[in-house]
Amino acid sequence: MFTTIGRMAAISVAALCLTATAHAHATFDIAEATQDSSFKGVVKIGHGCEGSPTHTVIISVPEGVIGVKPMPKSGWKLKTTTGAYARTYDYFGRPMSEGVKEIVWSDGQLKDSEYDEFVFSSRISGAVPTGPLHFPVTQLCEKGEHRWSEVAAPGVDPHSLKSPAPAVRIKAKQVAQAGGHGSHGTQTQAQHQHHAAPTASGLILHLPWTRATPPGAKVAGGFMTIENKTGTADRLIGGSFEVANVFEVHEMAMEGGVMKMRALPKGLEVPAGGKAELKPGGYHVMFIDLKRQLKEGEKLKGELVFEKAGKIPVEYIVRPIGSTSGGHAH
Ligand SMILES: [Cu+2]
Repeated sequence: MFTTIGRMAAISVAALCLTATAHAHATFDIAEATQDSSFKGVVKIGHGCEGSPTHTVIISVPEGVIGVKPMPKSGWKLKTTTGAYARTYDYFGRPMSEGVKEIVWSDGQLKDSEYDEFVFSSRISGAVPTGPLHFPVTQLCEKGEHRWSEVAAPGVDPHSLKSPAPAVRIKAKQVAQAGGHGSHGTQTQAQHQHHAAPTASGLILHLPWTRATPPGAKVAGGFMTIENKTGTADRLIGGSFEVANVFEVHEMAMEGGVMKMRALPKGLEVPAGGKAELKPGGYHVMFIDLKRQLKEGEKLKGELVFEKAGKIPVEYIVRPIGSTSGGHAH
């Protein structure tokens, strides 16, 4: 009897060791991120330094990762080092040339037998090349340290490295462009993360807005960026607006040499892991047969209907007559 229990204990210890080895490195909780998109970095620390508890975790921010904000941790001191970027990036329409380069959580206590996560929010700029992007991590322990900083040379399996830097694979962004109508070259449309309304569906509606109307006007357009966080494409197929009798999904297209808007009978695709941009001169939702004038500063409600996600409530901010972008909502 005693022997049997002893053997079982031995087996479960062996199993634990295997698990510990599999999660030994400092890694991100997700494997992929997208160019020109927000990125929540969650670095997982699974053990100390040869049994010694961890008191400091330092994350180096690679070039092209901008607008970094670390998450404070209770029981840990938080410090950041800022510096100049190698170039100027566009951050929601504003130039950004410096920011957080290093995050330090210190004076903490993470036992070798425990696990914890170190989190920051950021934006992967469109200038970051596709492929692996490395965030070197230093882990300081009461005795010893780990430097998770190795980067696999081309052709080398990263799994063969002893201390690989945590990495995410950067993917290209897929954007649904306005039909017959390229980008105007400038990205002035404001998209503020903190105005985004996340939904259970995995679709995020960034800063929905519309324009004030002159007296007697019967139509208005609605604009926003729809972000699809899911792995499946969805489709905006309809909706409603509280002060219009008719709601349609529209595109701008050339017809006999004239730019005209027309309804999209099959709706508008929101690619998997990508975005659909609704903006003046491109895709938009159309509020037809307005029941009254839209006044600047109002907030007006509606619904969007998606093929897969179903109905999602939306609130539009009414911008001044003639606005070409959603601007700042505050
Ligand atoms: Cu229209």
